Amino acid sequence: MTATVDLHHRIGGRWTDGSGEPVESWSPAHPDRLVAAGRAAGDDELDAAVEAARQAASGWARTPAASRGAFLREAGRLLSARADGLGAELAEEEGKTLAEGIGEVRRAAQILDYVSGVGDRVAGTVHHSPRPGERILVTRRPLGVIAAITPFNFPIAIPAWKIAPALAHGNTVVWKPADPVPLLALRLAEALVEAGLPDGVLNLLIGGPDLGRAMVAHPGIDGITFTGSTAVGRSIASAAAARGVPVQAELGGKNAAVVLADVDLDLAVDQVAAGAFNSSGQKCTATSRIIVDESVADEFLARLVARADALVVGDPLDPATQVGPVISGRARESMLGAVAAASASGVTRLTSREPALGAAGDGHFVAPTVLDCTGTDAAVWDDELFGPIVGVKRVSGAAEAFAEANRGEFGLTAAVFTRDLGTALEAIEAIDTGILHVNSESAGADPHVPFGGAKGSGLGPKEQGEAAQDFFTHTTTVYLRGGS
Ligand code: UN1
Repeated sequence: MTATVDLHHRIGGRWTDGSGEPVESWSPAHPDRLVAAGRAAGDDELDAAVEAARQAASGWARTPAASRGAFLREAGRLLSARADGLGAELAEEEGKTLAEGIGEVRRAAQILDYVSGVGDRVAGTVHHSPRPGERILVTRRPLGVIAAITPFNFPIAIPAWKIAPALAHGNTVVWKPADPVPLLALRLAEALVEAGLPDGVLNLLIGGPDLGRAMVAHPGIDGITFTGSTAVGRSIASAAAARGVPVQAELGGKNAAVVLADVDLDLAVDQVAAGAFNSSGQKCTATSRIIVDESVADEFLARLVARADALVVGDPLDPATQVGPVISGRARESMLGAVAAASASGVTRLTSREPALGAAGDGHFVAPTVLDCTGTDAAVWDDELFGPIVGVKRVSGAAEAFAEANRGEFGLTAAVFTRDLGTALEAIEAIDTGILHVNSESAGADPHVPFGGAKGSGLGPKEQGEAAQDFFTHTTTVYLRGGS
């Protein structure tokens, strides 16, 4: 785990060095440890990658879907066989725990395996015509060349769930992973190359935001799939709209867990703690607001706070660790700043540890933190922090809880804890959210059902399942008559 890995781009059928700025990924737990290093892709590499993807597009679109799927299935098999080693690299580079890292690699393998079977299940429709001797067919075609821009927090699972359906539906891809996690991107690209994916079908370019902007503006790109912040997603969508390029964007969240009077407290404490603190809260689906009924608030919060205080924060590669560091010193500083500002606006910290864990020069550790925001108008209640910090408000009854859950600009996911079916059904009506969990944590996603948010949490067609097909293909309506 100590040797620094040399980074390469994949363009056409070749691994190449970049001509841009140096790129480096550093371990969030050991900030003096250089995990991977190379040079970013410059304009020439971007042009070459888009050209390679365009050259490969027609042959790939005409490759039978079952054959396209076979490459994905083999890549999934390779990832699964390498899950332990890649999981450790993921933990080192991104900071989630070893168990979470291995779990994520396995999840990527399962996504590749699942998606390997979807391409040849895409069926068009056949319609009657108002004219005699005619039938109308609606068939699906790939968009062409897709730019995939992926986030740091799921360095291999999110790329798998964007790239695999793009490829399964017959598109070619130019992919830019987030700059803190190039090593895991290299590992996914290696698996796809080893699986025999034809040259140019997947192109990997490593670099920072400038490269992302250049990709979005590139005239050879036919569609953009992005996961990241709402601000960046909106700027991508407006740049793409000017060129008429479709965008699928999965954006921020400020996800509520609603804990009602009739809950099973054991279940609610387990699930809310998992939603808030797993992966150090660095998920767009993490629980970051708890809305708890007054009647159970004292007991629920006492138990949640005891759980948060007992979580072992440390080196992700130590099997005892339950919460790893956050991604960077800058991310940590911004979270600590938000907590300091919250206390100035009347918020009280319920957990006993200082959020700033460790000494200067240590990893980017933040203690799991629960903040009581009841009766305040603190910004931490509305702003996405992307760390192991959760706010709480006490309310009275389900109606007030659901109204509070709807507050703010986001609508990605929510969790409601109740034993009452009527209350659960009311939550489905009342909460404006892309994903709703009833009696389970707010995070998580399965590859056969839509994933994505309402309001400021998403733009364009959703990800996964049939929703992915809606983004990665468009329809051709064929009016079909005989030739005489
Ligand atoms: C999950 O909750 O397991 O960036 C997946 C994110 C989301 C994916 C969450 N797009 O956190």
